[in-house]
Amino acid sequence: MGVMKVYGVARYMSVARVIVCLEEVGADYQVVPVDFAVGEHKTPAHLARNPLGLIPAFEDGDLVIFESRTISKYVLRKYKSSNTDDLLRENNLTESTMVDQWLDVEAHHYDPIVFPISYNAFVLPKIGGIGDQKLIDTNLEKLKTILEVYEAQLSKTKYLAGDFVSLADLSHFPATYYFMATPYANLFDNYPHVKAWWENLVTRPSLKKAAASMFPVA
Ligand code: GS8
Repeated sequence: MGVMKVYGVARYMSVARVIVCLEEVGADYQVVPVDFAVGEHKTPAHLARNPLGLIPAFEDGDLVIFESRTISKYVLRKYKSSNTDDLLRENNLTESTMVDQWLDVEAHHYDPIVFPISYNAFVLPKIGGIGDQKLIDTNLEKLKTILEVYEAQLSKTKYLAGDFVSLADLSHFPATYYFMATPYANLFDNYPHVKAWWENLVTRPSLKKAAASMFPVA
């Protein structure tokens, strides 16, 4: 079986989520570039890997999968013995359910708000586009409500799912990393537990490694 392949571009947020997990377990992998400029993500070869025509797609031998959180879980399960922080807590029903819950919050509530802000206020200007300010402003308002929920949770536990780091925390990395490079980063100052959680999280080597292939934020 050859080396695992991540089809995509490492600086894109959903791809970075997968790279963080591969780095957490120290897996051998290869990032196979998909060139958006020439529409490579809409070619039959890529659509066979990700029928949504999005990145990432992932290949491990005969297994071909898409959706970054699914790929992340696959990697953490496959390399369970190298997953030293036990980022899914699958041997504990309550803890793994809390991980699922906060991963769902990230996917269905946090990301739909923070991703468009980060994309429009940071990524688009980086690649020569112009962000949609109205979209940014609408989502900044919504972000306050979700950050209040996070502040309440992180006042009770060190990490989102409990007093243990998990995929639920790491999954917030890509969109938050770019958010912190937008002019709106100081919004987090109003939520001291969230701010402290984030500052602790970004010290993880897996995140630093993934960040090295992302857009520079300074
Ligand atoms: C989202 C994939 C996605 O939007 C996942 O894998 O988590 N829920 C999916 N990918 C983006 C780049 S991520 O920043 C993408 O492929 N965009 C290209 C396009 O929209 O044509």
